[in-house]
Amino acid sequence: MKVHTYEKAFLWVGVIVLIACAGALAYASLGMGIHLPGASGRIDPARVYSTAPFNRPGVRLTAPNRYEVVMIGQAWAFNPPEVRVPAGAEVTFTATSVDIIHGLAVAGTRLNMMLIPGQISRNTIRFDEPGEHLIICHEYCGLGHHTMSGKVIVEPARTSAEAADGESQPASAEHHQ
Ligand SMILES: [Cu+2]
Repeated sequence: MKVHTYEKAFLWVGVIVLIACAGALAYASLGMGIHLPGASGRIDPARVYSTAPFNRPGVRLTAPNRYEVVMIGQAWAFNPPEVRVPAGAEVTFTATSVDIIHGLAVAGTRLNMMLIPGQISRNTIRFDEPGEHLIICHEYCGLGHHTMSGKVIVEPARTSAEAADGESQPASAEHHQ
């Protein structure tokens, strides 16, 4: 079969682009740890506030230099509205909604989840630099949607001695293990 030279070149370009895209996908998912936040559990939306861990929204230390942020989305606020975590720590956001679909995106980072009533969303991130990040709801959720926001305050990294000792964690962090 005779394949025209340009046709052959075009096919090769296609093959190379496919391989490059597959490589980029593999690098992003395996190398950089970027993946879609899956549903990591189910919950009765009517009982969120009495179901662990949502009965105690806030930040808690789960292991040395690892934190869990338990957050609830509701029209039109995040509970808690502000969390403090140290730079360099691994922070897992565990969140759900008590009413309708909301979004939870931490501006300037790759953390971006949907909060779906009945589902628990979970995603882990590390904030490398101290600073402030806005938390925004990016799913239109009604009249007050534009007012639905929160804040992540990333405090300067603690020394390893402080991190090993769970007592000296950020001021607003609740400590219950
Ligand atoms: Cu909204």
